[in-house]
Amino acid sequence: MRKIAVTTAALLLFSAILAGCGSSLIKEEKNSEAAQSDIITVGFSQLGAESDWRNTNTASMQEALTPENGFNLVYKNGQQKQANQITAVRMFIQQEVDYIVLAPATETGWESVLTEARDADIPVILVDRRVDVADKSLYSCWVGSDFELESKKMTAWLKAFTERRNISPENLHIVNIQGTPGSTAQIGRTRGLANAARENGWDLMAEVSGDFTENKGREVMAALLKGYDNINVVYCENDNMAIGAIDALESAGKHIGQNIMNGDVMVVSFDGVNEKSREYCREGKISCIAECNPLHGPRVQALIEALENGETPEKFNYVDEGLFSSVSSVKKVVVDGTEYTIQEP
Ligand code: GYE
Repeated sequence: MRKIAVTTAALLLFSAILAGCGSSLIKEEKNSEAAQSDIITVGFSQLGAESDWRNTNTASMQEALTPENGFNLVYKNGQQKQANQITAVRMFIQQEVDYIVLAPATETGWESVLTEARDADIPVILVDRRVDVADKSLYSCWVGSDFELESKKMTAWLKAFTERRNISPENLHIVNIQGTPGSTAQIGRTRGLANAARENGWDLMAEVSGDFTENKGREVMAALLKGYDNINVVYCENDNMAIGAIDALESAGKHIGQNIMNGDVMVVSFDGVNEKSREYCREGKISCIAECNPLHGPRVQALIEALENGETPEKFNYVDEGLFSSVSSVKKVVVDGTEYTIQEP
């Protein structure tokens, strides 16, 4: 669509010059028309605004896909509902956008609408989470984090911590406050913990979803405290839920820290995006944060530019991430042969 528009504008300009009626005004108009039509229209279906990570991610996209950079960004917030996202994608198809960028809430149920996008010849770029489709050609590429690796780093930290303190594995009584069920981030972070608990002999007592929001994190933590009186580790699948959980723990009179054999409850989480969670991490209220990088805007921009140049970008594009902690006993962890030095929050 855009290419036809560019060609038409170029032809118009060319015939205007040929006809000799090239007053500077006309030329300027034609130039700006050509520049206009060179703009790449991107429909971005963001899944929601549930967390600080998400808002930072949205801002990153909006800052990269600007008119100055050659883009017209059509942003749609799915309010954490896949049905809204499917409607948004259909709208983008109708609008004949040049690219669709999709940050899917959950993994399943995307075949039909992605097939519609392919039938309309609109490339789809996935950002952050993934879709579970048999036919991988339904999307051009994906950029995001390795969520299971994040979890492996976190559980390696937890293991190193308990070893330094001579805490035996069966004395870890863990609850997992999970993210949105069926989302890639939840699946990877839950799997990593479940595997580590099995391998190390930790007592993983409960897995309950807090939907990645602070309010649900607070609610779920309060409910867990009623059901279990020996929780000493709270594994939160994002910082916002950790902030809510810490609130609930403190309201219930719990002390949060690392002295878990003497009544403390230790909180660990994921993201490291907002100042409050970093502050909590500096204070030791959150003992460790596995970083999750939301700054995908420039990455998506580079992927679109590569596609525009006729290149075939890597199908799966991972970002590098680290671990934050101010607990001095653990300096580094090794996961799958790679060493990660713990960073100051
Ligand atoms: O960790 C969480 C957000 O999918 C990586 O979603 C993302 C997660 C992120 O709501 O805070």
